[in-house]
Amino acid sequence: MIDLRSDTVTQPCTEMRRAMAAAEVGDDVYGEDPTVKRLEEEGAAALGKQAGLFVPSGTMGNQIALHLLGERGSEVVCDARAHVVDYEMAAMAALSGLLPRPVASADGLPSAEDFAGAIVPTVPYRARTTVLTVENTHNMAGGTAFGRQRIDAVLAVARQANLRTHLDGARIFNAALALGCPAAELADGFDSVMFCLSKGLGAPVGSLLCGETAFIAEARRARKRFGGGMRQVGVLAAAGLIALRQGPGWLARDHENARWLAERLAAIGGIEVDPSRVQTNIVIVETAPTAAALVGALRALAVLAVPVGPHRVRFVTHRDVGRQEVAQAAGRIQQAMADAL
Ligand code: TLP
Repeated sequence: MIDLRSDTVTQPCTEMRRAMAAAEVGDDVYGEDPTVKRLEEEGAAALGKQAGLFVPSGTMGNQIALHLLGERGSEVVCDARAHVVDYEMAAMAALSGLLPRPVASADGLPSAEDFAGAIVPTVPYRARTTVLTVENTHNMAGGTAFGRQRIDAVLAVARQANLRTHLDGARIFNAALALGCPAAELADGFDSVMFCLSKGLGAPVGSLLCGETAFIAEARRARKRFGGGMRQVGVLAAAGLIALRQGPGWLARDHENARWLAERLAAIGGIEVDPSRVQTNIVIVETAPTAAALVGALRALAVLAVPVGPHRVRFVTHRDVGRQEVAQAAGRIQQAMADAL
């Protein structure tokens, strides 16, 4: 089986499993797990933030941030295809009383003007806008990465409207690699940033929420309220440390494989994709057959992918697939297209 559903499917490597077995641990709810503390410190430093909090998932990191930055009964402006809107179980509404105000964009980051137009003016008969979020890289736009110039324009709009800002940086190290800058440069200016250890960086579980010390102290309380207080969780943080230290170095291969795959898929009749727009490890293609038909035909040929629209399929490269598997997958996709059409 060649699994291209997501970079979340990576198995912990031998070094991670060894580090997990040997991890020094303590009760992290009491703040006594030295391995977790190390991970939180190193993670925050990598993002240029004062403090970090280890959370079980990216979703929890995003939702704790929105819970604290937003005001119950107010609006959150974000891209229309943001993960916080489409894939987090309506958590901002269900858990924090927040209304997403989705803004359409071509590539995953609305323009400063479009964001500004979606911010509710201060009038007595409308809910306020309190938060602006950005996703970098943007998953459903196909792993697109946004550099400092565009981020600055958007953050200026947020500042002018007195909004708090959150960065869903689940794949921030992919963005940093694609743009050739440090991850901290992309996180600068945001009140909070979440990034995942469990995606391309290869850890089995876990994400970090980073921000100012006082904010993270509050986030620690919110994490407990959300049921995310963990005990001897240094066993996971030990794998996270390896992911944080070594993972960014593994991503170049994933990006090369994704571009290579996109080039092969572009040559297949009935598939549309522009390889020049594949910047990181995500390839989203438009398919003439339905996405369900193609994904079904692929499964029969031992390739896994996910449908992300009626005629859209996503392939994600990651550490557990090399060029050989990607090449095999490309051949099977060609065959599956013939079956599905
Ligand atoms: N994304 C998953 C699915 O939920 C779609 C994937 O396979 O890509 N932000 C972004 C941008 C994400 O892509 C994801 C996960 C998350 C947040 C949430 O992370 P987890 O899955 O750890 O809750």
